[in-house]
Amino acid sequence: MPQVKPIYLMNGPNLNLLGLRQPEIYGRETLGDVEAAVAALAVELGLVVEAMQSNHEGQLVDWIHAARERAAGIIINPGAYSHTSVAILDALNAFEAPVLEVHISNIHKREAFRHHSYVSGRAEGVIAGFGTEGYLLALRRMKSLVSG
Ligand code: CA2
Repeated sequence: MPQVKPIYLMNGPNLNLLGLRQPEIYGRETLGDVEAAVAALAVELGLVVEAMQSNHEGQLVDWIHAARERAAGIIINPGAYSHTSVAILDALNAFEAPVLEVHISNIHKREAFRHHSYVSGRAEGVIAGFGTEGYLLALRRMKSLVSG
């Protein structure tokens, strides 16, 4: 049987603190809760998700490189690297399958430095301000994108 390629669910710096600090901005769900909810929805949708989080830019770049061979799509919340990282943008530009960008908060309602994301110029779609539900919405959209 052919191997089903997973969707990579990638979270960037500080998102390991989800649910533990600043619940007024990021909610009360932990990253583990989010990953479990996405995995449960993936089963319903007939998708496989591989979740990963790193506080290190180079690690995120390495995972995106690996995704070129290994993943059917990437759902990414690059955290603060959204606003700074040309390296992550360049890596995503070398990845040929769909990319969806998620932000838990509405970055456009926050400080001006959060209004621009390098990743948005590459992503097929961007979700911001839907709380952690945004990850589930992104997975539903990913299902449509990878089902052609
Ligand atoms: O809204 C988002 O998802 C962000 O990507 C989150 C990043 C922020 O730098 C972006 O501008 C928008 C920060 C993630 C920090 O996550 C924390 C979660 C709980 C407690 C402290 C930090």
